[in-house]
Amino acid sequence: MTEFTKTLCPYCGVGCGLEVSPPAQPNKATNRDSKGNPIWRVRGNKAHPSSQGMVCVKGATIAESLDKNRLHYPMVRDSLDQEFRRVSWDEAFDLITKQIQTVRCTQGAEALCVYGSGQFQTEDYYIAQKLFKGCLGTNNFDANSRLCMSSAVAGYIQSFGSDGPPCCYEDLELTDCAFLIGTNTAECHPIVFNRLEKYHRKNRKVKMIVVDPRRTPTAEAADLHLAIRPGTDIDLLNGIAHLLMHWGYIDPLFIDDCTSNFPAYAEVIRHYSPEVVARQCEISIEDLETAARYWGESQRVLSLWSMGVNQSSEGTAKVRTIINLHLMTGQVGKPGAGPFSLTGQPNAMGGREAGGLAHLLPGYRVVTNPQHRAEIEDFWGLERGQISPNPGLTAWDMITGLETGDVGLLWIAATNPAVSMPDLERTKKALLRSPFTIYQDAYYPTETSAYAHVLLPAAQWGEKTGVMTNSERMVTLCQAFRQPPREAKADWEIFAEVGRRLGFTKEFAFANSAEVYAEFVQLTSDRPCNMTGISHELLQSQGATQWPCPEESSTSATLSDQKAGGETKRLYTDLRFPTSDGRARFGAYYSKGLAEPPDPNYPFVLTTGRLYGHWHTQTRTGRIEKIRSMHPEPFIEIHSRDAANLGIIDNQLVQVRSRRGNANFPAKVTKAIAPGTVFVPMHWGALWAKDAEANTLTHPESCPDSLQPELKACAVQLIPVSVEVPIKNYQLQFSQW
Ligand SMILES: Nc1nc2c(c(=O)[nH]1)N[C@H]1C(S)=C(S)[C@@H](COP(=O)(O)OP(=O)(O)OC[C@H]3O[C@@H](n4cnc5c(=O)[nH]c(N)nc54)[C@H](O)[C@@H]3O)O[C@H]1N2
Ligand SMILES: Nc1nc2c(c(=O)[nH]1)N[C@H]1C(S)=C(S)[C@@H](COP(=O)(O)OP(=O)(O)OC[C@H]3O[C@@H](n4cnc5c(=O)[nH]c(N)nc54)[C@H](O)[C@@H]3O)O[C@H]1N2
Ligand code: SF4
Ligand SMILES: [Mo]
Repeated sequence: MTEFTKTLCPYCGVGCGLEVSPPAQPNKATNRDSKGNPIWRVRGNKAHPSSQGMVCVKGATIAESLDKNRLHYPMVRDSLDQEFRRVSWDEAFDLITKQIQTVRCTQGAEALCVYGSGQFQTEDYYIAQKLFKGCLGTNNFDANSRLCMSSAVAGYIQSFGSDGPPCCYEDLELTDCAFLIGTNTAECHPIVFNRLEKYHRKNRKVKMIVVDPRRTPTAEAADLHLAIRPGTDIDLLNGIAHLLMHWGYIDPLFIDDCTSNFPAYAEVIRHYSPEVVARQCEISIEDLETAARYWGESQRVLSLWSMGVNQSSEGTAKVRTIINLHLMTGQVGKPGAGPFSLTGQPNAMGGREAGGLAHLLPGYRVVTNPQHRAEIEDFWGLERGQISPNPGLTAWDMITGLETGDVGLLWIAATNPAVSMPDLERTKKALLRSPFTIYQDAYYPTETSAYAHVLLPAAQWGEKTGVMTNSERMVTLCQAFRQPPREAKADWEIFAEVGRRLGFTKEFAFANSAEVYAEFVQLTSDRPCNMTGISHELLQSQGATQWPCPEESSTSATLSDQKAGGETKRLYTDLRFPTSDGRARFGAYYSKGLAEPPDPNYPFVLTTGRLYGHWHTQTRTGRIEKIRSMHPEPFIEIHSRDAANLGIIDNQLVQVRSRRGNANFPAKVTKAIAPGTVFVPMHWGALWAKDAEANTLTHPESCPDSLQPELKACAVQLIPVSVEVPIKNYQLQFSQW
């Protein structure tokens, strides 16, 4: 009988359980990739509570990317114009340690920066926090979650007193009204969408509202699609609140007993009459009223959101404005209801638990809180005062820090900023100026490897055992099922070895990742994300487990009770919140609109996002035939009216210009986007297409609270280049992939 290894899909935050086994007949040609490597078999794990055996095309094809273009050895060069030369791990570690020591002596610890990723396992995150925030004393560890979930984190903290999505996936099948805003769930969280859509189809009374300037596959399935003008979400949400108040659909008892700051909010929403809101959002008053009626008449309302909300210069305010609606109608802490952020990456949640953003510490703590710092310092055996009280540099600060010379060493791991950062020309110029960049990735080349002095080969999914937490707080063990190729190592092992070589031998004396995890969970004791009952052993024997899971609850009897009784399924079921007064807090926000609104010179709003098959910068999905043929090339979606005005026809090459750069895309003329708005996918970096990088156009203006850049909107002009010049498969140099 074939042995299946249980693990988790390493792509999106839905966190589907997978089972993996070696090919049954490894020698058969059909069981091998184009390089002759056997392809592992992947199927859904029916026993995984989040996904119940389902997988989407990305999860199903993941194994095909495992052996293509892997980085096998540490490589080094003195300057970016030289070729890399292979070195031993010993030499690489020596070089890195010396460089860290030199920068620390000459510029101080504040000149050391790490830019990590929601694709780390929790153990990778934890070890990096201990090394940089603890031992070395700099909070300059940020992750690509800054571009992704940081507005949700800030919104939860400000409204509820703590981070942590309060809902669970079962709520998808218990709600009366699903309110999806700024999320293309069908393409980006497909298994969440499957669960919701199946239930919605069976239960005609259940309403689905989708708020998105594009008519996405998600919007197609909705009872009501509000194609608002980009950046008018707060107008819409306050407008819905205005009507709920006017029609008396509020929960005064809940507001009185469980919340604060309602009067300030009530004053704000007074100004959002249906006439004003319909004009601002460019929707009809009838549609606005329908949305408010669906919300008001439903016993249970669940809102789901993702990047259309978070990636905004008022991202935190948007998140809090969603939460406001739940607070005013008492829609939280009960089945089928609540504000539910859909996490982007597979372990951005674990990163938040482990303190993996520049303002956080492990166990949902923050660096600005003296007690939090002291708790961590004591636990790590450091002197009081060792952890800096100042939030570290964010991802974008690191780029500007390279420009000013304040960054002396940049260590990038599990992310590809030479594609995914805003204002890409500026980003690339800054990266070229870096005195010393270490880049730790599973693949070579990626766009970012061109900017590295040192390349470190990382073991990836299936090659290291560790833990990930999905959107519904479900913690799953991702077990290794194969050896890392050649000399690749797990990220945590690399950080730990550098720690030991810097003299912190006892701090990093871990024999395996289970020990790392066991140390980390102790720091969650008495915290909202209590995971002290969880260990690798427990996850292996009992399967995926949701937090909160305190130690005393982790005996098998109580755990299965809990799983049956639903005690840990939702947060805030007692309607008490981890704020100082136990009340959830209304946020009173007027809308500000886009950081770079369109004007006569740049008359279109460009929005950017994702396609079903591709994952981010294509390091894996670009190497999978099936997915490449699903999405062979980039494009720009333009409304047919705008296209007609500009004389653009389908498939014609269009030059898109913003204040920062230009890019070219074939036009996809469609009615599935609001006029005045255009869309390009984010997936094509310089290795995969010529001059079609979305981020050449975007800007880094950020939300003042979450410091998350507004990747969802910038002003552009469109220039038709010539008739029908399709940019067919520019991936020439990589056609052998
Ligand atoms: N297939 C696939 N799935 C993925 C990923 C992937 O790369 N590929 N990545 C994962 C990650 S890390 C993330 S963060 C998630 C992202 O998941 P989503 O947020 O669902 O995906 P996006 O396409 O980035 O953006 C969602 C929608 O926001 C809309 N939008 C733009 N501006 C506005 C606005 O002002 N208001 C509103 N209401 N909507 C707006 C866009 O039109 C778009 O349809 O997906 C995860 N899942
Ligand atoms: N215009 C625009 N830009 C965006 C967005 C957008 O919507 N629009 N979305 C933003 C968001 S939400 C996100 S999350 C980012 C994503 O952007 P990135 O993080 O840059 O994208 P990925 O392609 O996922 O890069 C992950 C890298 O990690 C490597 N990797 C995989 N597993 C491992 C591992 O275990 N260890 C190591 N060391 N490496 C590994 C992969 O090979 C890959 O190179 O993009 C952001 N940028
Ligand atoms: S829905 Fe997300 S986690 Fe599930 S198989 Fe697809 S990419 Fe993987
Ligand atoms: Mo993301």
